[in-house]
Amino acid sequence: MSVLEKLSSQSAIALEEKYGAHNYHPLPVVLSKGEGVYMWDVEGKKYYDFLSAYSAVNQGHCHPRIVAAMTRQAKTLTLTSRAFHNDMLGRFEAYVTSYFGFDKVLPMNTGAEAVETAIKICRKWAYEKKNIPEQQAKIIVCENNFHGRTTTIISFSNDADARENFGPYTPGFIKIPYDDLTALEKVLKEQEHIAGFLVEPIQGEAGVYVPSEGYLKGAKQLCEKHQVLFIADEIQTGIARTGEILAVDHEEVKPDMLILGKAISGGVYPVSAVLADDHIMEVIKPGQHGSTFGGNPVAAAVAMEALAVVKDEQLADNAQKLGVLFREKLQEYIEGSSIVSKVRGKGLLNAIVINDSDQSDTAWNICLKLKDNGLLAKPTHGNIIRFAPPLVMTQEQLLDCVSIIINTLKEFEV
Ligand code: IF1
Repeated sequence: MSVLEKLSSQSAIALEEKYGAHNYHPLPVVLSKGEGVYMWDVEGKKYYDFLSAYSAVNQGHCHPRIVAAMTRQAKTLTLTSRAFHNDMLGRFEAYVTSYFGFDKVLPMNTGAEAVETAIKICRKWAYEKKNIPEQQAKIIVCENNFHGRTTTIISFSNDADARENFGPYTPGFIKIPYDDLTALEKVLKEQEHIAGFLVEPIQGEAGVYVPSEGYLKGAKQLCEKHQVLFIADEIQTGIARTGEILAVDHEEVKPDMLILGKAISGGVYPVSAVLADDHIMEVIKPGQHGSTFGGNPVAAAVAMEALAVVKDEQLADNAQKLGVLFREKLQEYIEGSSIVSKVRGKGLLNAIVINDSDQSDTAWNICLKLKDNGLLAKPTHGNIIRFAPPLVMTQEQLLDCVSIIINTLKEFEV
């Protein structure tokens, strides 16, 4: 079969089933086009995207400015490796460090790679700057975290699917409850050789779990007091998603290390990055870390344009405003609902909790119905549905989506 031949949804799904590893369980929809807040399936049905590729497509699908930056660069120079300089990397590095207020950046490709990078820098900093004895550095992480899929990262996951039978696991991590400053303080006081605290400002995969006000600020202060690096994984929460450029901005916290991915490219190309100031980043010397594609000219061009779009189109303000409206409308509905027990979130990173056991398939069935009604969303952890549309949505479109969601939920009320 020619790769250019038009496929039905059914035959596209059959090909994946037969030839692809079964490491996902997608909603049965086959998409072939995207523009702004919309996606179309191969049969031409139009949907509102309410996932945004897990917050990678904050700027909307196929943003013309970002696509133009990519195609322009793709026709000029795509890859040199870091064996040579290229004329885009330095420009990107200057742009992104001034955008987020750090001295230096280390560019990678995927989110998990950036998390790995931060872990390596943190450990090296601990040995060389904090004089932690060799092999002893520990990093504190939170229960129910999601930071990616590498062997080291899944070593400190407590999700059975992510972890089981992938051992032996990487040591050197201490797990504490999320949103619990007392637990953090206890570990910092009682345990030796702590190098860093790695945290999601909002836990996405856990079900859009927003911590108590003051948690991030308090955690940063505790880290400072104990000379421990505060490492924020903003791969999902960053780039305007929660109503500020970074989720830590809500509490005016500056992390020691900032991890970005996903929407730093508007979802058109894999780009990730770790940002830190010189006294931390300087521990990395030539030959000690890198990647073939990290910091390539296409990535650099794409990321600069994607970040510029976020500012030019004031996407943080839009996410803030529409997020408040979304939760207000859903809350109104929930008051009289038996099927939904809660709406929570920040900006346009939201979730509803379905009033059923987390083993039930109600959330999945609701997502199938939402699909029929023209809106794509995905359940997380059984009974939670995440709602994260592109941030370029208008108020009118959002209200249209709220009606779709509410009308769909009504079909499930008992
Ligand atoms: C998948 C989840 C979301 C992330 C944070 C690092 C990474 C992610 C906070 C790794 C990635 C993605 C991966 C994606 C599903 C998605 C996800 F449900 F799995 F947890 F968004 F909530 N830190 N999250 O959220 O980035 O290496 O994937 O680029 O299909 O696994 P990556």
